[in-house]
Amino acid sequence: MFQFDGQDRRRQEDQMRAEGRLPPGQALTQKFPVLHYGPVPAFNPATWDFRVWGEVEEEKRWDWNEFNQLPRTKIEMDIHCVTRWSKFNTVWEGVSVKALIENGFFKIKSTATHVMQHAEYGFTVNLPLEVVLQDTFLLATHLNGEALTPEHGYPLRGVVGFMAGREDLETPYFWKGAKWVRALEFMSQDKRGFWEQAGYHNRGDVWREERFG
Ligand SMILES: Nc1nc2c(c(=O)[nH]1)N[C@H]1C(S)=C(S)[C@@H](COP(=O)(O)O)O[C@H]1N2
Ligand SMILES: [Mo]
Repeated sequence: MFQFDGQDRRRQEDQMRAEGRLPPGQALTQKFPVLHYGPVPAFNPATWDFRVWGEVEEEKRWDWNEFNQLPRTKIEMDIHCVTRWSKFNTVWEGVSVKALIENGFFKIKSTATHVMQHAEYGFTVNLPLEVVLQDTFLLATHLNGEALTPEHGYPLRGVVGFMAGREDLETPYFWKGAKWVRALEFMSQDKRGFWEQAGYHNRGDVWREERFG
């Protein structure tokens, strides 16, 4: 709304643009819009689990209690939604896939090239393996020090974004993180996820404005 599009928002947006952090076609938001297909799932800690399967040496499964004992990582990122809002300096906390593999919590096969995030209700989203292993991809439980809200993915979601100073890393749009994620499938070839099958770009690079395929 125009009357809420205040000086403060525009000043921050100008600053991000000046710092080279506002991707083409994006606008800074101070809110956190909610976007997804279908209903918000209920969380039951007694039945919830998280699995890794596919091109792994051994499938693994963690229940909610076990998942919360995995090593934790905190990162600060800018997130960029394909619907043209960007949110800067968001602090995410959770489990890094790279750290899990480096610390021997599971092993992937050399044949793994892509990863499918599987979420509640059969929602899927695909990424190249190297993006999932970047420091900018996290299985997140917390945002800005607080547990995720149900509509933003509680108890666990994939997140991917842009880390200032890490221009070497690929930055996909925010849809490439599955809310209510329950598994990672390591794959020996690429396969399109839910929105990618619906016409979103397969890679979704923010800086190249790869919005629709
Ligand atoms: N499970 C699930 N995750 C999802 C989606 C979805 O439909 N289902 N939509 C994606 C899309 S299109 C976007 S833009 C982001 C939005 O995340 P947010 O609601 O926290 O802003 O979630 C992504 N993750
Ligand atoms: Mo989206």
